[in-house]
Amino acid sequence: MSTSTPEAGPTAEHFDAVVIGAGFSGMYALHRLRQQGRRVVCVEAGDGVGGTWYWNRYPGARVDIESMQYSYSFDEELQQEWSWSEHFSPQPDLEAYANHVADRFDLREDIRFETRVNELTFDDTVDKWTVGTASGDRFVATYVIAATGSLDVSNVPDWPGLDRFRGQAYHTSRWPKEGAELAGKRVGLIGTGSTGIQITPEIAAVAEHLTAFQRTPNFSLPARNRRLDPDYEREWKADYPERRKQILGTHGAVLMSNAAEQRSIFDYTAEEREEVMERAWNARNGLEFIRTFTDTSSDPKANEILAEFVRNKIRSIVHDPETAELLCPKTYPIGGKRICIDSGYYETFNRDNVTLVDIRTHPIEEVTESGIRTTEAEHDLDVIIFATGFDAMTGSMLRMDPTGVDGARLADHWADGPRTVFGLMTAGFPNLFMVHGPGSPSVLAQMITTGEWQVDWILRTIDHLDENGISRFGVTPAQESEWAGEVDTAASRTMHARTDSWYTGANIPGKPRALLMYVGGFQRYSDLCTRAAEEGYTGFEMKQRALTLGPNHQTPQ
Ligand code: N01
Repeated sequence: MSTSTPEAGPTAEHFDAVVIGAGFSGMYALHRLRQQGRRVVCVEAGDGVGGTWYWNRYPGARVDIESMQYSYSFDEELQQEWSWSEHFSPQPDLEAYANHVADRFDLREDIRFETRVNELTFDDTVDKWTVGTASGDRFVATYVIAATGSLDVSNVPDWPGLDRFRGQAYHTSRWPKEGAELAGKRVGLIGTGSTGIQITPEIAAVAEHLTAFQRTPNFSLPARNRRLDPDYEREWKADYPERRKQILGTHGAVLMSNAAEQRSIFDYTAEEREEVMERAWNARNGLEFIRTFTDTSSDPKANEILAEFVRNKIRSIVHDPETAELLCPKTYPIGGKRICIDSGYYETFNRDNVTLVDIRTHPIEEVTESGIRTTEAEHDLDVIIFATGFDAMTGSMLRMDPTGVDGARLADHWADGPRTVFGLMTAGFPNLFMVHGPGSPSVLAQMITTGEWQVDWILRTIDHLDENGISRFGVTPAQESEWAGEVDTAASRTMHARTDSWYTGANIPGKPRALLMYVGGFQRYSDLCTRAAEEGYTGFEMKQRALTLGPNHQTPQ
């Protein structure tokens, strides 16, 4: 439908809602809005669906939540008919699943692919958003749902000479669809976060030589990935609705096995705790290792015991003692940064074609025509791979440069760090909802399920607004301060807030420092959001829709 409004221009298309992003949350939002009979369009920068799992197609990319849980719950037939092949799904399987869902629910017809939003402006006079795109489209809508992803804007170091390099350079989050030619090449890899740790064994297996440039080592646990056990799959499918319900009642929206001891590490003698940690290390539960004891994420002494156990594992795997020591994290608590799980990461450093370079001691000075020069040496390379992470949690919102009521810019409102209520809304930007926004559990909880939950909350809210004739709905600075208090109190009980990482914005020069997600647990989070809705959105800003008078209306004398 094309209509004309003076503000949005003659070719603007009008919708009830615009969904930004066709990742898992955006696809679900589109589906639900259509189910409700609303006019909706979804705008996606890529040429396919899947979001994170569309962009991050580097070799070795894999999710660290088990497949039976890391999937949609909204449709029983869908969850019964789909079969995962591996316990932890690799990127191609996740992308295939996203495509299956898009086809099954005919989502593509309402997605504009290869369309990047570059303008997001609220029009105070009509309480509507104008969404402009780099391709020149203009959409006008009452609501915007920004499902723009927590990890979307790539972080590329600002080193001199980057444009001089004569070889190929890639960022892992923009990996070419056709793949990158690494066989027989001298490859330099920068970054040893989850991404670097996943791609390292894959590069080493084909490259002539891999030089891994490490600034900070990470704690990584063996993924022990495997084919999905058909009995395990059957067990889950027999009980899916009940298990999905239970998932929503947990801290991280993930059901754990019963391996965790739920006791303090100090309840054991030194010998006993070694045994417990050994059992947990060998259990096939990936990230659950970190929850073996109740106090390692809050008590530094307890944390150090667990950290040293992992360091000793690294020392036992890596043959060269100097390399092993370099790979041992010693400057922050285990679990302070996002824990990684890997498939043969430490073992890779036993290969003859792999070198670890310490760029903490000898930083990179520049990229040259033929490689990378550190303060210590020159490294000749054919390919440079940046696994240097993201401007996380806020980058994808700020990149669109939204302007809200009275032309206020989000960049100004968040200049000292993001301010939100529930990570769902921010003051001065009414009718704009974020999924997995800063201040929500987001990356600390299983994101497909919690994304579904947030979308349901948003749609329930939109229903309420329609039923009550409300044209403008937003949050206030006072609510933001209250939510910031809740977020900070929860953060103060964890190691995350005290560790430099992308969780706190410390990875991006100049970014304000604060823990960007809510660590109070999904269960408490969802209770608080639900209560706000049940109490009729008390404290939220609401403006009644102006009455449109029909032709037969008579003004009272
Ligand atoms: O990014 P990161 P990532 N000079 O920010 C280094 C999810 N994920 O893409 O630590 C030199 O963690 C940086 O060094 P340092 C998961 O949530 C999940 O790996 O800042 N080095 C670090 O080593 C994860 O946490 C999965 O000193 C520089 C690395 O680059 C999140 O994505 C898989 C540098 C960046 O690590 C992000 O992970 C993959 C510089 N200027 C990702 N700048 C799974 O599900 C950065 N670095 C398993």
